[in-house]
Amino acid sequence: MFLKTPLSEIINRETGEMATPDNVYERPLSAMADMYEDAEAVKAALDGGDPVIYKVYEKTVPQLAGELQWCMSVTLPGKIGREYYMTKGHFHEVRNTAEIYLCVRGQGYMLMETEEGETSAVEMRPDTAVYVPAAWAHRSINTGDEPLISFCVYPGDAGHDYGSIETAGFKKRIVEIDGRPTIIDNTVK
Ligand code: PAN
Ligand code: ZN
Repeated sequence: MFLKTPLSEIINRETGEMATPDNVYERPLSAMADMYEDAEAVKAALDGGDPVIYKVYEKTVPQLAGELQWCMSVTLPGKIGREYYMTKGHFHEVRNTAEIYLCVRGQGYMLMETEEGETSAVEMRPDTAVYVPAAWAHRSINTGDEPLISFCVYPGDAGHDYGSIETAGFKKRIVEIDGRPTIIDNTVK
């Protein structure tokens, strides 16, 4: 499978859709309900129809170290209580694998942390790239009012390890306080 130019023939910058994805999936709130800090706001949103939080369009490649997996990640705009829509977040199963996110639309943050407890939040905005170093868990968070869309590339053998994030969460959260995205400690779990 070969890429061809122009990029606009492959991806739609407005929607994040890929022209010919091999795989498309959506994560509704119900798939990550206990990751948000405000349980009552989660319940209200689920009662209101279980919104889609994000979508991923993927090309599948052999799951080998020498291959490059690529996809479009689209986090929709919105909040659960005061907390912005976000991806589940994960470590790569093979820790020694990095990733590049090239943001093409929207604004937000890449929230990252290591197993040793270091944390970082890097701003995402159109035509900027975030480099997620090997062994850093990563979650994208949409703090704007349009979809946050990125083209992501990572090694074919990386795999996804959601386990520790599902059980312990990230150390930080990004919430709206006084109308502004604010990084706070995660005191819920
Ligand atoms: C991305 C993510 C995508 C969805 O392709 O998989 O943004 O986020 P979650 O996987 O955390 O649900 C990536 O980082 N791949 O490695
Ligand atoms: Zn990743």
